[in-house]
Amino acid sequence: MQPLIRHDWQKSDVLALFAMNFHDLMFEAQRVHRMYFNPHEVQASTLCSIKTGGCAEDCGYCSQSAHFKTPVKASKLMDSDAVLAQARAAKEAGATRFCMGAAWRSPKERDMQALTDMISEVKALGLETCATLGMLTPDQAQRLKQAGLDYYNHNLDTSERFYGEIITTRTYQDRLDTLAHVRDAGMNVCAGGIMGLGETVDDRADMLITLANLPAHPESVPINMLVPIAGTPLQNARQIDALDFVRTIAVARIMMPRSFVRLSAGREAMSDEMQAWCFFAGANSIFYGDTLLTTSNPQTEKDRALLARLGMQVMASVSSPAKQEAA
Ligand code: SAM
Ligand code: DTB
Ligand code: SF4
Repeated sequence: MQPLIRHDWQKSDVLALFAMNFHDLMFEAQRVHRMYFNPHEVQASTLCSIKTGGCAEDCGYCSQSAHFKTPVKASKLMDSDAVLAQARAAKEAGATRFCMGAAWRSPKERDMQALTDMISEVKALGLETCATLGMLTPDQAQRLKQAGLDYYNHNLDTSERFYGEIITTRTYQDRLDTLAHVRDAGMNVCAGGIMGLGETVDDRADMLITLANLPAHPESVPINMLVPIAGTPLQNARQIDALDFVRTIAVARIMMPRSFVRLSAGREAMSDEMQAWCFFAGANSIFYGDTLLTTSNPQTEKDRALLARLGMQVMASVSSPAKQEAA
């Protein structure tokens, strides 16, 4: 029986998933996962911080916000050659997608040419391209798409209700507008959130409902575990319980059966066993490479060893997931 691709998730349905007996939830998530994916494969993306720090936004978890005194030093937009060298190395190591991140509220007109050139050059290496540059106008989204951008990452981070406690410099609606511009420009959407911000199960359910009830499910859903950063308001946030994190992955898998669910930031603080449970719960994408944006990620060798131990492998190539039809 194929799981229904639903865009009408109700709060009671989702809370019932979160409340399931752990093993029943795992079994259901793995059943759904196997309907669309090979459970032994993970998609691998490598991140590159093309513009680090000094960001005008006040996201309470972020090392790159100019509002907080963190260990990160601000730097200018990297030049294209340096980005390309990193992209080549990522491809060599086995990644299929290269994700360029910039600490901006939104891209400035003066940066657009450099960005579109960079995207075209990375694409020409035979990598899938992804960028996360903050809010986009419809025109910017179209220009990035024309340059060869395959995916745009823009996270909801949490529920609409809790959002205001984490970020005050832009609204939830701003984020939804950017996601709509990305979709309208014909790009694949990468949108997810962070666990461990102090949110409740209700907040997790609401965030997933907002994502799954979009006209089309995001092709990629990153679920980050907060990486606590010294100097930010969330530096001492209480770590999420490992099994609650695994449950969130499973619920995301069941709600968005054809999407890649990314076990995203925070893997360095996870045991091999916790990661194995996340893969069993339906995560099938990771960030691959020694660094995320400003913090570290498990060493590539360590990831290779973990995947080998689990009988899993990095996907050699990825064709865009089946287009999600509008409900
Ligand atoms: N400035 C752009 C933006 O916010 O859209 C792009 C880069 S921003 C760093 C991308 C995402 O990374 C955030 O939305 C958040 O979900 C995630 N992120 C940032 N800092 C994090 C942290 N310390 N722990 C976990 N996830 C984090
Ligand atoms: C996403 O969901 N997670 C990535 C990416 N999209 C851009 C970023 C994680 C950042 C972790 C903290 C850091 O390295 O600064
Ligand atoms: Fe800026 Fe993005 Fe960090 Fe927010 S998450 S402070 S927008 S870099």
